[in-house]
Amino acid sequence: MASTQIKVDVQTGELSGDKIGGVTRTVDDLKGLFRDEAARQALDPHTVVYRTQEFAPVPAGQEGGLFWGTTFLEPGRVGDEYFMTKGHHHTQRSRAEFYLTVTGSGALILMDEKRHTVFAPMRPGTLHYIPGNTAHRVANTGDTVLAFLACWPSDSGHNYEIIASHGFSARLRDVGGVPTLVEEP
Ligand code: M6P
Ligand code: ZN
Repeated sequence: MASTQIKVDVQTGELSGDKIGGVTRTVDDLKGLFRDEAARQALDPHTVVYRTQEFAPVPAGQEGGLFWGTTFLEPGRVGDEYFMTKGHHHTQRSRAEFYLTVTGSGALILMDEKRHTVFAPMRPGTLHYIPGNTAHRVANTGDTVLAFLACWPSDSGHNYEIIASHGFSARLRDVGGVPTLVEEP
């Protein structure tokens, strides 16, 4: 059986090889994501908030395969909220995921099905298991790029609609210099 191989720069997280896709999300793309919409509009809309790479050795949606990716999340703020990923549920709700941090520092924000939200610190070398049925988002609380590797089932899918319409129940905000989860009203 043929193996499929790419290269991962374990210092930076950068992937190289075939079958690597990805997206770039700018301040302009992230309308409605942050609490302080006026602060978002005051930033240069072309500012990159994060970039992803994704290695998909099998077609998306295929059962039994795995995907691998890297997210490069820039340091920055929108008001008192840290630059963060959109965050998602998996379309196949039960699917889990691993996040392995390689550079920078930040927080993994998790929300369970009862809309209970918690966060865990991310630092180079921390490996987080994200259980199924759990919405996940990452915030960069440091002042350098936060890069993390991810591995998830090829049939997970991404559901962004639930977060777009209901958000997380709490936001990670800078309260007196300390990253603090603040419940949404
Ligand atoms: C990780 C994985 C990807 C995800 C990316 C960015 O690399 O979880 O599946 O796309 O982070 O997160 P989001 O899709 O929420 O913007
Ligand atoms: Zn995911």
